[in-house]
Amino acid sequence: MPDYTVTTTRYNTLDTDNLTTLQSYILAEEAEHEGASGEFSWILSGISLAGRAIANKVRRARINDVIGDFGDHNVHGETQQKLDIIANEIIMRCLGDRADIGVLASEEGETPTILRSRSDGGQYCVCFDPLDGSSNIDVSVGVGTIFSILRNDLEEVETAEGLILQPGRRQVAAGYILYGSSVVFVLTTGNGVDMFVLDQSLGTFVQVASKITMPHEKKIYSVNEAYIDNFPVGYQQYLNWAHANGYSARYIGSMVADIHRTLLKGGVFLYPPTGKHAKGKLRLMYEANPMGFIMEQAGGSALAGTQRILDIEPDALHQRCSVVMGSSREVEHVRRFLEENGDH
Ligand code: P6P
Repeated sequence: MPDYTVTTTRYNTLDTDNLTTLQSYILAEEAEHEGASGEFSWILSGISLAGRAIANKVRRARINDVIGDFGDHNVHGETQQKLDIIANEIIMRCLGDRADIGVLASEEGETPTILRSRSDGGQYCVCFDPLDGSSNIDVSVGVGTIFSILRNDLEEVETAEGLILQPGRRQVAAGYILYGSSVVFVLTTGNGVDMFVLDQSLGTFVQVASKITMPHEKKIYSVNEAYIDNFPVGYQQYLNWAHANGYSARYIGSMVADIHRTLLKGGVFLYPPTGKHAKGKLRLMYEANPMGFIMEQAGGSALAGTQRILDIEPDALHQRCSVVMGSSREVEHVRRFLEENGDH
């Protein structure tokens, strides 16, 4: 029996009439969204196409000898994996010709790319991490693509970065594609969280769960405890409390995989401030915000310290933040220790 509760719409392989593909789901959602237009759907189908192409590349990485690093560094000085570049190019190509996208912002690009102005039809901004956790590919650990969709509706803003810098509560959609033991597409458009799996025999994502509600509590925490001595005291006190209260530790080191487990099984995922990353390692715009939207839509919560992630007013595309997200009661346990120690 799965931990999470869903109104599951598993398709029956003997009865293709119940087969809900991502494409038919998107069109149905569009019909439900007042004022929705085909543009938004066209963007999601572009992300689906990119996900299927990237899944192929990930599956064949070692065969095609595209594992390992690219021999260069990204804008953050981090070693770029060959597949980071490949995934980024795939997404830019799949979304670049979608006439409704005004701005594209990638973890791999120093500044966002303006494709067209709003007056030329560019109604949306898409922020994405093309292949999060890519250093794990060499050992076949699940990695993923994370995306966040915002409206391109800020007035009197000239710069590409300025158009993107919106708090996470303004996202119109967000999700991730996990390239794991199966290829899973998890999506919210603000109307709950739905899950799809790539059916290789059909070449399309089929819906396997809808309106996922994560467990409100589960004694699992997910953090890299190697850095515990550098965590603020509140996090250290929380972990001591968890150790004393029968919690299990689960940490994959690939955010999309850790979040997917948290969504389905419950628990809490943490990336606190550390000595190396005083504000936390994860990025607000294309990691914390989209994953925070998913967590909240599934009945969980998502904080940076004691602040709601989706209320953070961003001031830079690549800014980092600390992350505490997952089951509402588990996040509250962490928040209480942070509050008591003034770790905001
Ligand atoms: P650490 C992968 O490099 C990543 O960006 C996230 O996917 C993951 O949650 C985190 O970093 C892991 O970081 O410091 O524990 O290796």
